[in-house]
Order: sequence, then C-alpha cells, then structure tokens
Amino acid sequence: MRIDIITIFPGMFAPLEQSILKRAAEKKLLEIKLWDLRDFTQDKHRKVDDTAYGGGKGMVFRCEPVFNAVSRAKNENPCGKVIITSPQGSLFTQEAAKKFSREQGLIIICGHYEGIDERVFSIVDYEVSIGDYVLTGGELPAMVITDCVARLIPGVLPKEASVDDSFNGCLLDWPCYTKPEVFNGLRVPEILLSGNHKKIAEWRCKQAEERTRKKRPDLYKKYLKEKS
Ligand code: 4H4
Repeated sequence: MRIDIITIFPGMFAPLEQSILKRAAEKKLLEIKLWDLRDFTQDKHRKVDDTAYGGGKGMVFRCEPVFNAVSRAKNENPCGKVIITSPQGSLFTQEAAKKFSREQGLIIICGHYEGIDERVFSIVDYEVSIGDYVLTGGELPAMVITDCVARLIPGVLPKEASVDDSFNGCLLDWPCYTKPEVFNGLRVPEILLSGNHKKIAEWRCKQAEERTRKKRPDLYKKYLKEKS
C-alpha cells in the first residue's frame, strides 16, 4: 500500500521510520511518502495560511497549496483515497482501519490548528477524527491512522503476532501472562499451565467478556446485541 502524507511538519513523522513500519517498507509492503505543504506555495514566504474572510481571529489553511499537493500526490498514488484529519471528522475505529487497509492507497492531509478553507473538502473522501479532543495539529492523528492501517496489511505483522486483538469484534483482549510462573507472590492462573487448549480457550473467552463488561460497558452491550 502507498500512503502519501501532506504536512507542514514532515520532521514529526520519524516514528513511522521505526520498527514494524520500517520492516514493512523494507519488504515493499508499504510505501510512505511525505509531502511538505510549503513546497506547493507560490510566494517567497511559502505561506500556507492567511487571514479569514469575514474577519475573526486565527489563520486559515489556504486551499491552493493543498490542491496542488493532493494533485501531485495523486500522480504517484492515483487510486489514493483522500483523508483529512480533523476534530470534526468521523471517529476513527478499528473497522475504519480495516476499510482503509483494503484501499490501494491513501493520501492523508494533516489538518491545521486554526481551520481549513472549506473548499479543500471538495477533494476529500473522508474527514477523520481520532477522538473528541483538540490537538495542536493533524500530524499525530495522521501517524495514528497510518500505524493502525499499516499493521493490517497482510505480511506487515510478524506471523506470530495477533491481528485478532482488542477491538476485533466487540470484546477487549483477554489477560496475558509470561514467565515466571510466580512473581512477587503473584501466580499465573493454573488453567494457562494446564495444556488443555479447549479449557484455555473457554477461560480466555470468559475473561474477555468479563473484562469488556467492566472496562467498556458500551462495547459489552454491543457484543451482547450481536451475540443474540
Ligand atoms: C482544528 C485544532 C481546529 C484546533 C484543530 C482547532 C484532530 C483530532 C485534532 C489540529 C486541529 C487539530 N485531528 N483528530 N482530534 N481552531 N486536530 O484535534 O477549533 O481550536 O484528528 S480550533
């Protein structure tokens, strides 16, 4: 998958060059290209924003550099769906990540703290929020979306890793343990040492149900509804 990210802070994306995403790029499963929005301005000051028509405080992202950057990205990622990160967007969920991971490509515009010329949304396919809180910029949301989508691309996660993790369906993950069997007097549940895989699977399902009921009653209600 090809993911193009349009941003005024390309230096913020170093985390995407590490770990699993670095290996995915090396395996040619994922290609991430950053575009500095300032490279698509026409003035010597490389202005990406300007004062708002109608007055009011704050600056607004100009549409021309964004249109130019998206057009340039489309040349290399012609099937890329255009996403803009914004607190006003649809909430990003694991289901949305699965949907995006099935696309041939994504072009992510990092939203701006002040606002974006409304005409930009005429070229946007999805306006996406990572949660009901306000950040200083859309770069962290772009990294969250990229990370969550990329790990779903077949072959990106090590084969022993679990794609089937929390938020798959409606249940949270069951508790997990590793060596030692006893630590600070805290024991690993005997069932996990039994070797009885059927019983272990039953215990894990019960634990996931109980954990979801306690921690995320909203998800548990959805789980019961889908189960019935
Ligand atoms: C927009 C900040 C508007 C402040 C923003 C204002 C998110 C999020 C986000 C940069 C944008 C912020 N993006 N999920 N949550 N002027 N982006 O917070 O209304 O105060 O995706 S304002």
